[in-house]
Amino acid sequence: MSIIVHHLENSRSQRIIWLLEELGLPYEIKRYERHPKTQRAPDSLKAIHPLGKSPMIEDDGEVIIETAAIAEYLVAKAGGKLGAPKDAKGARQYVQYLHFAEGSMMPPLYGLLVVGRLGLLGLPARKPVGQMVTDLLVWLETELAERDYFAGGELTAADIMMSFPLEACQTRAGLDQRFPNLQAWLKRIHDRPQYQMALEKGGPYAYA
Ligand SMILES: N[C@@H](CCC(=O)N[C@@H](CS)C(=O)NCC(=O)O)C(=O)O
Repeated sequence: MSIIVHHLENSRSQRIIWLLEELGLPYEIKRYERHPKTQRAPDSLKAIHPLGKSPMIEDDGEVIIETAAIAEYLVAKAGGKLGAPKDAKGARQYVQYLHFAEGSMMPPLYGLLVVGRLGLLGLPARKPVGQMVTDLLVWLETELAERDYFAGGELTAADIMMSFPLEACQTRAGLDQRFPNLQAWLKRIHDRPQYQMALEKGGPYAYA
């Protein structure tokens, strides 16, 4: 039986489809639409797991949640493909960025989203929260000064994890020509046929 990806449109679960394309594992997608006003996931996702968040996958009758945990599971299932590089430094960078994406990038990006929705009420928070994102981008830009990918010279699952927050930064949080290394990295990943195939299969995605 193939893996089922429960995929919410325009969301971070796009990464799991891309990862599966790269790994060449058989899978099928169940798509879910966001509520047009609230942008929340539909309740039908809660029938799969009580938290009702995306991504979730089902494999061998088990439901797995949390993007990085799913990524680790799939990399292991594919025999370590796109997993940690062999050298110790690359292996550390791999683990760091696998978790940095959700742990350090997403909280201020989510903060910006909430602040934006508050309208005038959120105005005082816009600059400081925006600065938190900029601080992260400034550091990440230096990280990619001497290597093409976050854990070394080759694409790994850590890059796939970093794609969603950095795409969100490019479309709505100031990742522009001030960050040429990050822009080059985005182009590098977007040029991959597997990335393009995942976009085609995943449906609406407002960040690429
Ligand atoms: N850290 C979790 C976050 C999961 C999450 O918040 N997913 C969003 C998709 S971008 C979601 O399902 N939002 C819809 C909602 O909460 O109603 C992960 O990486 O899996």
